[in-house]
Amino acid sequence: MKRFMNIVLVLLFIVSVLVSPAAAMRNRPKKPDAPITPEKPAAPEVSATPVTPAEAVASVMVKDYLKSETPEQFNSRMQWWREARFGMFIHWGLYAVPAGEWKGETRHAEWILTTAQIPVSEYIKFVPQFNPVNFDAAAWVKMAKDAGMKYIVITSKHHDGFCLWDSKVTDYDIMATPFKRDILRELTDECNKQGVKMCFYHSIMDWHHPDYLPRRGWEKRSAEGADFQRYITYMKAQLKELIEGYNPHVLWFDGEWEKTWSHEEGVKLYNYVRSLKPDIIVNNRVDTGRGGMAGVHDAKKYAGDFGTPEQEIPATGIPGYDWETCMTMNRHWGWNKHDKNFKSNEDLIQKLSDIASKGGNFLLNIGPKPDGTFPEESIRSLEAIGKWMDANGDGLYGTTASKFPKLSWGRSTTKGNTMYLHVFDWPKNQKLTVPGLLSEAQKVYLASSPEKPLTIHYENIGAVIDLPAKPADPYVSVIALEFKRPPEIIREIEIGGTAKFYPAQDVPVECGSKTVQIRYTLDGTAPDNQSPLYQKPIRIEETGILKCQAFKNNRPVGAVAEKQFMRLVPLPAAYLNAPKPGLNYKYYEGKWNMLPNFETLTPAAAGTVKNFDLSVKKRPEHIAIVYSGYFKANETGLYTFYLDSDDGSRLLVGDNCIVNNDGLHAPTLKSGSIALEKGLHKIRGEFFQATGGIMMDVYYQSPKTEKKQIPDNLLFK
Ligand code: H79
Repeated sequence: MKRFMNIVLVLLFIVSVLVSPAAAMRNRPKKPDAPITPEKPAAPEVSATPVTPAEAVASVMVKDYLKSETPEQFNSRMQWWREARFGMFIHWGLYAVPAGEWKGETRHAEWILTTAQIPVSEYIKFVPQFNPVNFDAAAWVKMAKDAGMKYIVITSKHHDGFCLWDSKVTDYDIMATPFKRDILRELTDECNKQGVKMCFYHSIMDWHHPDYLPRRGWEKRSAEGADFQRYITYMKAQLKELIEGYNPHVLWFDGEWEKTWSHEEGVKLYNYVRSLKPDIIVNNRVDTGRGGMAGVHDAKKYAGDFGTPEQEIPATGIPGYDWETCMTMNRHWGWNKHDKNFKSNEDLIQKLSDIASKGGNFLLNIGPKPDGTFPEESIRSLEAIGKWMDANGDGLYGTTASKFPKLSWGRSTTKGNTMYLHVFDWPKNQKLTVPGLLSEAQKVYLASSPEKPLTIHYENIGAVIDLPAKPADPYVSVIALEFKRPPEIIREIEIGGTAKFYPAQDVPVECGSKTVQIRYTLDGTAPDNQSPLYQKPIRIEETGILKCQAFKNNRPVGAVAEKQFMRLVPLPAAYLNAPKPGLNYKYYEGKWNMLPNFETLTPAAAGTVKNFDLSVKKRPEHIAIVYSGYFKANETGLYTFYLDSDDGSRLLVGDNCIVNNDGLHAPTLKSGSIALEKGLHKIRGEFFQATGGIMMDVYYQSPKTEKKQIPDNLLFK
């Protein structure tokens, strides 16, 4: 039924194209989509029965790859990509022609159609100007390969809709330019020759295709008759051409965030491209779950094989999750001749180490010039990175994330039984401490000179490596440590619990290693191998200090961790003769940017309220309110109070300031705790508002209730 409908749609479409005056002028079969592109010379007929986009797409048997793939199958599909660690992004298309500049503004690049609000009818004038006579696929692939990049992701189509290959379903492609050479074909052939994996960036958003919706807000192009489903068919027909004709290893979608794209379409597109090539890898921008520029998605809910942080590196990586940071060398993706803000070689190489140490890939961008060459600055950086990779690539390819949460002097990666230390800051005393390293290394050497062993010894705090006076590399020196087994590391011991407590708490202690024992003391002395063994969270009932030390074979390893605990003394209840529900308030008017000293001020109004209530104010800005009364503690125990306010606020219980949330700010939540005896306790809330947003919410948590707003029946005056 669906197939039949598709055919009907296509027939209708063909008829409409044939009867249009533009089509009538043409004497050859028209690619079905492109009524507003320049004329293209007639191509020889390849087949007597031209296949329409809908027929091409309908011929694909789509299977569900989301439910059926086992973790083993996923791992084997991702293997080459995980080992590669480093790839080249290439943003190239018509936008290279204006080189980032439009009517004197120089801040544009691949988004120029939108950022300079250029009508499509004007933008297509770049087509006859695109003639990259110096394009040399062999040279491009060689530059990537020499830089140590294992794959190339190039824009088959960016948001402007222009196609870098000879597409059968549009005239808005490279064959319409004076260049008339299939760029993707030449690059694919070279990649195959040189052993680099070819991958395509393909934009879902398309500012050129008449059926793509929505239109830009400023555009005059009519959306009448546009059919987004027909656009999807067009895009799928293109992806079929790309997969069947060029065999890309990754499809890197983008421009998925407009409201016309949906989770359902994302899942369908994912399954469609995998049906065409089951082992293809697809980024998470195929679907709608990428979560902004951080690029992470919930892999259970959304399609996509890896996350795509853009222009950022996740602070601690994304454990259990494949990801790739894409980044520009300067500030633009496409060529911008004015942008000289290139990152230094040191920065780029350290980013490469940083990303690998967090378990991710680095996709580093080049924005080639309209003549077909790379920017000189990019070429120089690629050469510097390549030199570094030649000497240090072992510490990168095929590695997994660091076992250390943090290293003061740099980063680390792991591969099997080898650990690599990436030293950013070469220690002046020529001693490199590897904190928490327990295993003894068999061999230690600089990756750049494996034949020269370095000496290492072990101290309680970890291993110490003796280094030569000068760094082995000006940017990042890599040291390899080979072990018999995967090396074991203990993290700094982490002591949980809260510093102030009442009446008792169970404190968890953790160091991330199962082969060491943690011993502890509560009397201030240093733990030794006779001290009590940590087995379950430690019950703390008194004020004191908890000290923890890890032991291996009865020898202390790592540093002593300690935390001070204080058992609070419950505040005695106050006596109040005949308490009545509610709070007293005093209302002030004036301009402040901090809470004033209310003792010196005269209120503009006063009265009683049921609760902390801002509606007593007489104007929206430049006011302050003080509430006072009593809070009823239903049982003796620890109480936490919270103030969420815009602007400043403060909460006092008894005479103690429990929450200080003072100052000019947007909504900010702060909290503090106090132990209270059962009964009434003086409470005072102070609040001021300068301009803009206004709010003050007061919450509490008692031994028996979760955090919630203080109910009216606990407030008295
Ligand atoms: O191709 C390059 C850029 O042209 C493209 N992605 C890289 C790889 C890019 N498109 N848009 N942007 C970069 C920035 C746009 C960000 C936003 Fe959003 C789009 C902000 C709101 C909509 C990202 C997507 C954050 C939320 C949704």
